[in-house]
Amino acid sequence: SGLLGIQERTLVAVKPDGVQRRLVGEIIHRFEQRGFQLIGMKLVQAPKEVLSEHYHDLQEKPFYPALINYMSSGPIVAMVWEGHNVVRMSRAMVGDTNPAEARPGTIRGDLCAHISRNAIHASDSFEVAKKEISLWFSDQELIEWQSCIHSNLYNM
Ligand code: IDP
Ligand code: MG
Repeated sequence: SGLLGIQERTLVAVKPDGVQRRLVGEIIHRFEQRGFQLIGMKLVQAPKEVLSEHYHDLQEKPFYPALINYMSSGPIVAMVWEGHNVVRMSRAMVGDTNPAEARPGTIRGDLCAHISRNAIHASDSFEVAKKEISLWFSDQELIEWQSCIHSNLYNM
């Protein structure tokens, strides 16, 4: 439908510590309650090549090797969520990178204790979201489906 054309998508991932700590349901619940629509989801043991592409901007950082080990340490739940302004709104829901700075009410501000175990990833811009979605998902893994709550969420 024409309405799908004005929707935006983002990549969200529950990191290995979030999966281990049984936070997957809580995190999905928050995105569902906000009204975003789930378009793709899978449990993955992330390949090193995917992680090095995903975090290529951070290669020179001192914490980079530890970051790749952390992200390889267990399964990740990768998701694509759709909705108006979903990139900006999901970053606000996730909160500051450092849980010590993250506001209460955010996912990191409510559920996390340390910057090196911050439970969740969300794309930080529309352009980055496009790249990350195509890195983590094939086209066939993304499902377009009709929302029955659209007019109540958006008044259009
Ligand atoms: P973001 O996840 O909020 O977008 P980025 O700056 O893109 O934050 O960093 C990516 C990830 O790298 C963070 O979520 C965190 O897991 C890790 N990271 C960032 N800065 C540090 C640090 O100073 N120490 C340890 N890990 C870090
Ligand atoms: Mg980032």
